[in-house]
Amino acid sequence: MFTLPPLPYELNALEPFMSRNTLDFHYHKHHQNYVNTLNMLIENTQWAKMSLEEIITTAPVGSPIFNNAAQVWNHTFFWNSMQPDGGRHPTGELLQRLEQTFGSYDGFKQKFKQTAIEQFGSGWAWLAEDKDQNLQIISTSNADSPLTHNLKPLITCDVWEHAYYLDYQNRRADFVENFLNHLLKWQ
Ligand code: MN3
Repeated sequence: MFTLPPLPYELNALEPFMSRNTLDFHYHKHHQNYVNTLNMLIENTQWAKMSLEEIITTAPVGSPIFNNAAQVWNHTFFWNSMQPDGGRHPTGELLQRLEQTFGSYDGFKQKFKQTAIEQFGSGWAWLAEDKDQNLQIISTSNADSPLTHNLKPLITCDVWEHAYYLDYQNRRADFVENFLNHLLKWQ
């Protein structure tokens, strides 16, 4: 049985950029519901004894088991992509690699924001790394994950409307901007 992993901070810790109300609904209702549904779906199946990563890479993409397993993983990764007082300028090798790939740190932020805005409908924006350690910014639809594209996820931002609508209504760009400048956790 999978359980909801603890949040790495208090529900109000990301205010004012993500309200307690948004995080409360997102974590206790949405994330919990993916955990509950996944447990129900895998009972007495070949997936019952697999790790989350094994389920994500073996269940058919877009199937109910895949969708719920990937959403459990994606949300846990999203909570850990953020911190109170985040969005600090990266340093060292990480900064160097971002500059090499995207021209500058601003170039990284611009491309990430653009990718997040252009994801049509529900999905996720990611910084990921390929097998040759090249950095890539990609978006995925619905529950899909870099794990199914042979990419290693490094950072993610949830751009389903439930991630920002209570605080930002339709202004996804403002949400992503605040994610990058005030919440993003590079560690
Ligand atoms: Mn979500």
